[in-house]
This record gives sequence, structure tokens and C-alpha cells, in this order.
Amino acid sequence: MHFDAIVIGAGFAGLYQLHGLRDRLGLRVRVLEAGGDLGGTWYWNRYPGARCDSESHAYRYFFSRELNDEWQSTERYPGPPEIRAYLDYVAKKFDLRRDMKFGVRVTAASFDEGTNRWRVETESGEQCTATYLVAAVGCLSAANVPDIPGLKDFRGNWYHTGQWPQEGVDFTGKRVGQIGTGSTGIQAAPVIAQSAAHLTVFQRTANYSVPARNAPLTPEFKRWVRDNFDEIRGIARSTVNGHAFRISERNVADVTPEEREAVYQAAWETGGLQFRATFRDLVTDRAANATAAEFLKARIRAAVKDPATAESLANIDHPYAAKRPPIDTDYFETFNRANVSLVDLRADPIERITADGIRTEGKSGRREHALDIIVFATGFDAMTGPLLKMDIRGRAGRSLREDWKTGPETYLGLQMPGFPNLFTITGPGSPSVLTNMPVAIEQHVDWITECIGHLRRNGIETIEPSAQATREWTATVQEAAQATVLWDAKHSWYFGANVAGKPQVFMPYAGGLARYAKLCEGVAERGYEGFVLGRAKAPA
Ligand code: NA7
Repeated sequence: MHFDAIVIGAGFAGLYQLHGLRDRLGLRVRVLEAGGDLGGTWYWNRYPGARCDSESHAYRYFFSRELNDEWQSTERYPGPPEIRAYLDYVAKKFDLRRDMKFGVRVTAASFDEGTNRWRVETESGEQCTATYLVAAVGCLSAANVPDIPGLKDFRGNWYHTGQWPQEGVDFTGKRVGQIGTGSTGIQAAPVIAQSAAHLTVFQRTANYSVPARNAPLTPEFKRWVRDNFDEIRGIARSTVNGHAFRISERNVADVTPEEREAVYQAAWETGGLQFRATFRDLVTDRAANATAAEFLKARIRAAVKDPATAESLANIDHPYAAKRPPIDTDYFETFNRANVSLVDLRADPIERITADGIRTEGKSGRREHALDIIVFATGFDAMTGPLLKMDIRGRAGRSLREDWKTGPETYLGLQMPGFPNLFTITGPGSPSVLTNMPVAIEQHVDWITECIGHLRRNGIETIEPSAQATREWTATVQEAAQATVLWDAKHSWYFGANVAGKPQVFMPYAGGLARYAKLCEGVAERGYEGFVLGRAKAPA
């Protein structure tokens, strides 16, 4: 079957892209989704404590005022069921489901230069073709289960948080080991600890966290969200990170140490990612950052009663927000429970997984941690993983896996040379994971929709970036990261460091969403500068 466009993925990106291409441009579109329903990230991430760390009044689409007026979130941070319900509402409102197919995993896509069409293959052997192929596959959808020796010997059950069983997991009376203390592990541990007989948290890198301070939304706040659509949208679209809060104009050095502490304390009380917005230079100036880092480490020491555990938790080796900064509900306090213990893997690394649990060997000697369940909160093969899981072939059989062997190279995170009419939504090289995702997604989808509209209005058959524009943008992405403290955390997944064998290249664009959006706009206004536009061949 042939479509004008195939969109891979039915999360925030896929839904809105379908709406854009079908309802604005009138194209025949098919969305293919591996999951059993829509939701993307939120279809798979159902682990205990899962919650979005963007606030619900900004973690939504802004393309429709009516949609904003109709939808009311219930809590400050939406959980997966509420986000899925929201996306379901969107799908119904815009009649999207009729063009979506679930349970279909795309395994390969190749570009046919004779017809200028993409041939898409699925796991079940189905094939279809499309003029435009849009990868709306998400940035954090390829689960990373580390290759720890012995996992196959483990007699208990194990789960990755990003592939959580739909029916849930009962921890009652179980001895649980959780590997990983990123955003996910920090959300999961307090909830697992409530029902498990014992929870052992295996920490490789200690992490900062700010209280989320989740709460039900008041009727007044819900009204405010409905009545201030323009302002909320305006802020989200004009900041570096797509959140609906402004970043302070002040640098740390502009205030006295007492004022600074008061600012941090107030942000701590407010809770959430707004802490990062307390001073303009927190992510660009190491000395400024160190003041926030010290404040947060002191909060850990104050929260955790056992001094050795507190020290391991506060022994953080990177600047604040250089790795993705988690927000939590009672994470550090959880270590005061009698049924929770911490293993510091820097001191006592995992030697292997055994039939009965996890064996560590280090400063504390050899220790067997008996477990019934292992939870891998070990993150994702981020950004490139979901794309490279598919065998994508461009002109002359050119392989994306080969092209990205030394790291992803894109133009604006939107396209790759040699892969005409293939678009990536929030791909590597775009602000993506450094932002509140729906805002970045909308910007990309709008740009792609406009671009395809332009191609069709002007009889242009193909678009792909030039090699030079791609090289230059790839260098720009590295330079943007170098200007921030994010460059210091070489062991972060922003660099791909969490996946064995992955090239160590900074993947998202750290120059800010607002600046990036302007760049994309300018490129389009100048006739798609940096792209090669292929006109239809005249008939022979
Ligand atoms: P993250 O942020 O990648 O966190 C994964 C955690 O798992 C992190 O603490 C890792 O330690 C740890 N990890 C990974 N592999 C291992 C091995 N082999 N041994 C021990 N520990 C390991 O993933 P999340 O799911 O928490 O969050 C992903 C994003 O989702 C998040 O940033 C938000 O955007 C939402 P490390 O730090 O690598 O030493």
C-alpha cells in the first residue's frame, strides 16, 4: 500500500504530525506504532512512581486553544494514565485513530531512487511505501539493560522500568534490588519501598534531586491555565527549555551569599525543575553552579540520618544539571526506612548477578545481596537508539547505522544527507531532551509540515541536507554543549556514555529552544538554506 507519508510512532510527536500532514495538507498518512495503543513513552513507562517532571500546564500541546480550554489536568505533574487519557482525548477530538495502526514494529526502511519512495518493512513482514517518512520514535524509547554477567542465571523476576508489565508488579513481601538512580530510579525507589520487604538501591553515580512537590491542582489554578493560554504558551516558546517558567535574569554573582541562599531555599520550597531557573548562569558558569551544587548536597546530608549513607548519596561528581536533574517525592528520606539500604557501586562494584541476587566485591569485601526481583532503572539507548534499531537505508543503500558509527550527524536534528524525505522529530542535534518535550515536538512538527507543504506547492520531489550544512551543524552542536557545564559530565547519557560501545558524542543541541526555533525559521525563509531540493525530472 502507498501513502503520502508514514509516521513511525504514536506518542506526542506522531499524533500531532498526523494531524499536521493530514488535516492541514490533506495528505494520505499512516501512523505505525509498535505499542498496543498510543502514548509513546507513556505507553511503556508504567513503573511505580512514574510521573512527568514537566508541569501539567506546560506538558501539553499548544496548537489548539480549544483543546487547552477543554482539557484539565488534575495534578501538578501528570502521571502516565493521565497523559495517556490526554492523548486519547486529542486522538478523539481530531479523529486520529482511524489512520493509526498499533502493534506494528517498523524494522527497516529503504529509499528507492527510481521512484523517490520509501519502502517500510515491519516485524510481521508487511510492506508499504511512502513519499515522506517521519520518525516520531521518541528519544528515550530503546530500553538499556546493561550486560551484567549472570542475568540469565537469576531465578527471580527482573524488569526494565521502560518496559514495565501492563499488569504491574507486586512487590509485597519481596526483596527487591534496584539498579540505577537517574530520574526514573529516584521516582521508583520511594514507591517500591512502601510495599517491598526490603529494597536495596545500587547506585553507580550519586545524583542531585529537588523535591517535586506534586499536589492536586486547585480550581483557581485550573482556571488560570485556561484563561492565560497566550501567556503560558508565550513563555514556553520563548525560553531555552520550553518550560512555562521564566529563567532569572540575574547571575549568581549579582547577589550576596545570603540572598543567594534565600533564592535557593525558596526554589527548594517551590520544588521542581524551576530550581534550575534560579540564576541565569547556573548551567554556563562552573563557580555559579557550584553554589547550587553545595546547597543541594547539604539538603541530602540533612535529610538522610545514617552518615555513611548520606555521604554516599551526596558524593556527587558532576555539576548540578550536567546530567539530567531529577525531581522526587521523598527519595532521600526513603533511605531512613528500616527496609531500605544503599550499595555504593563506586566502592563495591557489581561482580555478577547470581541465581539468588547480586554479588558485589570491593571495599566491603565480597557481598551477596539476596533478591527476589531486580528492577533495572538503567535508562535508555537515548536519541540514536530508537532510530538505529531500524535498518534505515538511504540513497544507493547507504546505511544510517554506518553513517552514525562515530556519532550522529544531522542538519538541525531534522534530516540526514543521503536520506531524502526522511524527517526525524526531536532527533539528535535538536534541543529535544534538554526541553519540555511537547513544546520542542510542536516546533519540529510545524516546521516539517510547512516544509512538506512547500515541497508540494513548488513541485519539489525531494529534500535532504547538504553534507556541508550537516558537518557545520554537527560542529555547532558540540560547541553549544562546550559552552555549558553539561560538557563536564562525560559519563552522561547526553554523550551516549551509558551504553557500552556507543560513540561518545554530545547528542542534543544545548543552545536553547528559542534560539534553535529562530534558526529553523530563518533556514526555511531563505529557501531551505543548507538543504538540497530535488525537482521532478522532466519526462524523457
Ligand atoms: P538515566 O538517567 O540514564 O539513569 C540510569 C541510571 O542507571 C543511572 O543512575 C546509571 O548510572 C545507572 N546505570 C546504568 N547502567 C548501569 C550499570 N551497568 N550498573 C549500574 N548502574 C547503571 O535513565 P532514567 O530512566 O533514570 O531517566 C531517563 C530520562 O527519562 C530522564 O533523564 C528524564 O528525561 C526522563 P550512571 O549515572 O550511568 O553511572
